[in-house]
This record gives sequence, C-alpha cells and structure tokens, in this order.
Amino acid sequence: MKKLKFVIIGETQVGKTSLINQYLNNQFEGDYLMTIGNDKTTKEITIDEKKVTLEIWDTIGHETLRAANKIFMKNTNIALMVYDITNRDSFDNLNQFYKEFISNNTENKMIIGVTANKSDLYENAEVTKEEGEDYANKIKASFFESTATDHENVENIFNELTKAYINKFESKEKQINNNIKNKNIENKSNKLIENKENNKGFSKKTKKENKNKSDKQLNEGQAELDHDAGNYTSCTII
Ligand SMILES: Nc1nc2c(ncn2[C@@H]2O[C@H](COP(=O)(O)OP(=O)(O)O)[C@@H](O)[C@H]2O)c(=O)[nH]1
Ligand SMILES: [Mg+2]
Repeated sequence: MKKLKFVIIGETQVGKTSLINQYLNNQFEGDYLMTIGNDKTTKEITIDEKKVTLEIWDTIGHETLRAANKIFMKNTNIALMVYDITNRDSFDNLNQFYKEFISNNTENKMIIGVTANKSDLYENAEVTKEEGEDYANKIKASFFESTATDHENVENIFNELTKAYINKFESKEKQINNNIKNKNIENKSNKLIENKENNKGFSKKTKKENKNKSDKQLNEGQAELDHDAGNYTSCTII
C-alpha cells in the first residue's frame, strides 16, 4: 500500500493539533490540553478506489526549534501550512516556514496546501480570504478555509490534498513505468527479430559458401551464430 508522508506546519497555537485531532478522532477539544503522544500517526484511507496510508506528522512544541524540523520536514509528500485568521503574525510568518520547508526538503514530488484556520472566528479576522488565496497562488499551493470544529470540513482538506498528490504523481508514475515496460518489451522483440534475420542470412550464406568447407569451419559458424543469437535458440544451421 502506498504510504504518504503528510506534515502540518505553522506557528504555535494556529490549530495544527486540533485539525489532526478532528481528522483522526472526530473531535474538537476546545481549550483542553491536547496530547497526541507521537509525532506521527497513521490513517488508512481510500481515494478513488486506491488505498493509501497517510503518515501524519504534527509539530509538537518545537515549532521554533528550527533544527529539529529538518528531520520532520524531510521526504514530505504532502504539506499543509496552517495559519490562524485571527492572528496576523501567524499569516505573516508563514513564508518563513515555507522557505525553510523547501530548503530542507529534497523530495520534489510534493503537494502543498495552505489553510486559513479558525474560520468560525471570522468576526475577529485579521487576515482576509483574498490575502490567503493570493499567497497560496504565489507558492502554487491549494487554498482552504478550515475550522477544526467541523469534521467534514477537515476531512475534505486531507482528502483533497491526497487526491491531488495521487492525480499529479501516481498516475504519471504509473504511465512512465508502463512506458518503460513497453519500451523494454519492444526492444527485446526487435532484438529477437534482428537475431533471427541475421541468423537466417548467415545460414543461407553459410549454406551456399560453405558447401565444400570442412566440418570444423561449420562448427565455427555454429559457434558464432550461437553467440549472436543469444537467447534465441530456434535457429539452426542445416
Ligand atoms: N475557535 C477555534 N479554535 C481553534 C480552532 N483550531 C484550534 N483552536 C484552538 O486554538 C488553540 C490552539 O490549538 P492547537 O491545535 O493546540 O494549535 P497548535 O499549537 O497549532 O497545535 C486551542 O485552544 C484550540 O482549541 C478552530 O478552528 N476554531
Ligand atoms: Mg500542537
């Protein structure tokens, strides 16, 4: 089964853990202290009849310890960048996360999403939707609005990004692999035909020219043919 590394990045308190908690456990814990024991949790999902294991990485308390993020960010397939619409700084700092993320990530097969979280608190918004969209466009990321209070909304983001990854990379990968396979088969059969032709030509020639030649010479011809024919064994000198 395909495993995809899905990481959530953004300032502290923007709702990263809450989004994961809503997605995995179908709950929003308000102001309770939330603990998800591990840095990563896995969830199996089916997207377009394809089973995928998402390995979801949360940043727990080391958002500012940038060095620790290197391992965290490496080999990411899908990155969800989160800001809090009621916190201007969390939006303004997003690009720092992005730059760091890109520089720490050698995996070029990657899908990025930006989500404007806490959309339920729109009365207190310090960032407009347009600003969020503009930024997402600038870095070629998909844009979402989210609230960790709503399951469907959160599930949709994880599904959409996974789908985007599969559509962008998996189908292409499959196509390329198939092309390589077909090319190999084509090359092999061309080689076989070529060998057969060579052998035929050589056979006739050998037959004509070597009519009066000794057995020894014929044996040499056979050896040469065997060598040329490689795996092609149905060709013999008469
Ligand atoms: N109203 C509202 N509060 C949220 C939302 N997401 C997170 N919170 C609250 O914001 C605080 C920080 O959330 P948390 O998930 O711990 O943020 P993290 O530090 O980015 O992991 C908590 O008190 C959450 O209950 C949301 O969508 N709407
Ligand atoms: Mg957290």
